Parts: sequence; C-alpha cells; structure tokens
Amino acid sequence: SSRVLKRQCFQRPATRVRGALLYPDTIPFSLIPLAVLAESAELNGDEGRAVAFRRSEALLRSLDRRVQGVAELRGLPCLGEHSRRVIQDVLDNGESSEVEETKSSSRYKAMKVLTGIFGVGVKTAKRWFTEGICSLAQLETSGHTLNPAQQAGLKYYADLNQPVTRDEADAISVTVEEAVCSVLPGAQVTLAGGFRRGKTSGHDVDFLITHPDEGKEEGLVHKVTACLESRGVLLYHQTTRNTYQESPEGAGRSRSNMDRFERCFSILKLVQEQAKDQDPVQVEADQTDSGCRPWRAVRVDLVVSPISQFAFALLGWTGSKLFEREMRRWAVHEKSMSLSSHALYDNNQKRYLTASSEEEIFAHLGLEYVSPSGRNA
Ligand code: TTP
Ligand code: MN
Ligand code: MN
Ligand code: MN
Repeated sequence: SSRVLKRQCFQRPATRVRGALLYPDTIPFSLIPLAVLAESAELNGDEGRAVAFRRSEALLRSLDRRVQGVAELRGLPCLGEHSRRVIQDVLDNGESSEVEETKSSSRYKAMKVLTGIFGVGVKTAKRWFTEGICSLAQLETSGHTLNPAQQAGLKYYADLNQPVTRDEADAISVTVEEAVCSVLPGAQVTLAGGFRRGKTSGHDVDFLITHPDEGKEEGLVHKVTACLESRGVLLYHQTTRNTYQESPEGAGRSRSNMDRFERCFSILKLVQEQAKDQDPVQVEADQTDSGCRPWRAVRVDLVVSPISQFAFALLGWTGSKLFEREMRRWAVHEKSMSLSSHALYDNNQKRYLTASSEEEIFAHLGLEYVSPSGRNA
C-alpha cells in the first residue's frame, strides 16, 4: 500500500529538537561579532583564520552560563588572543570597533552580495570586486558571461537569500520523496543537513538517498531529476556522477572535505499552499511580479549513497561543517584514523572499519554518541 511505501521511502529524523539557540539567554552580548570576523576571513579566502573565529564562537555558544568578564574565559580552549580582544571590547563598549569597521567596509558588503549569488565563490567575487563590481545591478551591466549556475543564482537571488523554513523543508520533502519512490520503489530518502540537526531554518534542504539493495541506487539522481522536470518543478540542476568506485584508495584518507557521491545541486519550485486555491487568472497576473508569484525557488541538494556507505554519508551530510571538521581532526590525531563521508580507515590496522549506523562510527572513534541536535557547533 502507499502508506507502507511512504514509510519505507522516507525516514523522518527521530528527533526534532531546538537548534543552537542557547546563546541569547546564556550570554549577555551578541556573539555575532565573532561570526562577522569569521565570515570576513572566509570572504578573504583565509580559511585558517575563519576556522579559528568559528571555533571561538562555537565555544562561547556552548557555555552554559553568562559571561560577564574575560577573566571568566581564562583557561578555555579555542579562544585566541584576537577573539578575547573582541569579546573584551564588546563587554566594555557594547560593540567591537573592529567588527563595526568590517561590517561597514565596502569590500565586506560587496563580497557578501556577490557571494550571495548561487554559483559565485570567493575567487570569482574577489575578481569582480577588483573590477569595481559591488552590486547585482553592476554585475548585470558589466557584460560578464555568467555560467548556468550563476544565471540561475541571479534570477532567483531574492528567493535563494530568503531562509527556508521547516514547513517549506517538509513540503519539499514530500515532493522529493514522491519523485524518488516513483522512479525507484523501496528507496529511502533521509532529510540531512541543518534540518536534521533540528534547525528551524536553512539556506537549502539536503537529502540523502539510498536503497537497501546495493547497486540499485546507481544512476538514481538522473531519474529523479527527470521526474521532477516532468512535474515542472525543476528550475535548475547540476548533476555529478559518483567517482568513488573508480579510485576508492585515498578517498577515505583524503584531506579534502569534498565527497565523491552521485549528487545534484538543484533549485526546485515550491508552490505555496495558499496559492493553490487562487483564481487562475490572478495567479497568471502574479507571475509577472516575483514578489507575489504563487511559488518560490528553493535550493535543494540530493546525494545518493550506496547502502554500505550510508552511515558515513549520513554523518557527513548532517554536519555541521565545524562539527565534521572537529570529528575528522579527532580521528586523525587521537585515533590515527581517516574519516570521510564514504568510509573510516584505520591507519594502524591498515584496513577499513565498517559501520551500519552513526552510533557505530562514534564507537569506532572512541567517542560518546552525539545526536544530530548536539552537532550544531
Ligand atoms: P550545507 O547544506 O551547506 O549546510 P547546513 O545544512 O549545515 O546549513 P544550511 O544549509 O542551513 O546553511 O551542508 C550540509 C552538510 O553537507 C555539511 O555538513 C557539509 C556536507 N557537505 C559535504 O559533505 N560535501 C559537500 O560537497 C557539501 C557541499 C556539503
Ligand atoms: Mn543545508
Ligand atoms: Mn550553508
Ligand atoms: Mn547543502
């Protein structure tokens, strides 16, 4: 029956817990200052500096008490001199002059706007900024040829910069699970990313797809996108095939965070509930104005994993990015193991360790299990 099919096809995450909203009540000043500096470092292409600020911010967020003075932070890890100076400044003056200067700099503002376009990374944005491009309007009249991703990014700029709500993610889930189940009955669709961690909004919706019979999942992304296209809800897609089977050696040990699953970065059309009952003539008229058309564009990531790698894929695609980074660091430095979204390799035993659940991966690493809602670092 369809109910059984549906249950089989879609595993809802077990918990739906509030996200990392701890800090507004536990810390009297906003932590956003450190996030701004992290972001600014990212926009400068300074990964190391960005991670340092992200760590500081995550540490402050994890404290279960209000901080009234930097002295209380003595002895805590992850807090560099620079971060302490910023915190001191905020405690003394209510704000950090460095952060305020960063926020108001034309470079930071332009880089934020330009990297806010789907398909535009730091390198491209930097090049454009150097040429004097600071806004979408300037980009549009610059004569630059945009690739298909960037064209879609510009076209749906407003929608894609509006956070996706949990309800919208649930609606997208229904669309995706219907498409997946119609092209491959028995396939399992799992919501991953920030929403699996209990976040109430996100910049996209991430799905991990697998099938209990290994091999059946091969080529699935293409079939799913064809189905979504036939239903008129596929606005943009870029599919990458699986390249892991070709050379798994080193993938488990690779330092890169990029995995090699079959996947699709897409933009889907989400028809808004209240709009469905509208007078068709009205709907037609609305479509001329992107602000009140009866649908919105949503970024969706589809990742297909063989069942034997599913636990690793789920752990990797649940995030957060900082949590994954810390876990991989722990694996290397404390256990001499290499963790990726595909596998766990034990460098001492010179063999791969298998796992059929996230719990087993934590156990292999000698770590206590952390549920998704505890991974919002
Ligand atoms: P994101 O969707 O970028 O981040 P998020 O879901 O945590 O937050 P939001 O979308 O609300 O901004 O990535 C989700 C996880 O997927 C993240 O932990 C990193 C992982 N990931 C990979 O493993 N490989 C990849 O190539 C990409 C792009 C992401
Ligand atoms: Mn996401
Ligand atoms: Mn993100
Ligand atoms: Mn994503």
